[in-house]
Amino acid sequence: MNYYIKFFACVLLAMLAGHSVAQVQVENAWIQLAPPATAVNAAYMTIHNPQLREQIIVGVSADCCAGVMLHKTHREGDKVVMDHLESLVVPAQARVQLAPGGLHLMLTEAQEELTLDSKVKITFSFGDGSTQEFDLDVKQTGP
Ligand SMILES: [Cu+2]
Repeated sequence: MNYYIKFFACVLLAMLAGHSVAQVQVENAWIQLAPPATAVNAAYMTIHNPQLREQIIVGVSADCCAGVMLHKTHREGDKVVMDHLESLVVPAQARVQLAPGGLHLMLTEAQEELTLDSKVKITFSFGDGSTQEFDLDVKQTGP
């Protein structure tokens, strides 16, 4: 094997290794269609961590929207309050549900109003510096 082939084999292996680190599986992901002229959308999904160590999501961005926040809804008396979370731990070999009434991603400052045909690409950033992208559709109701 000459030097260049070895070099490219190394680059390829490094890329493959990079892709296999810190990844989760995103299941049943969707964005709830918001009423017309509403500037805020919520995204829901199940995040599955099949790995033997926990994964920590420390950042979320979306190609549709300048603002993405991790929120948790809870009730305070008769009021519904949303807490802003800085990060989300997905325990080893466990699932975390983002569902109406609980955890969700809050998408704000959309460049264009999201409609039923909209496709959104979300990027998770993990505590170890890796990232992961996935696509969501805007839907009337969830799976
Ligand atoms: Cu929210």
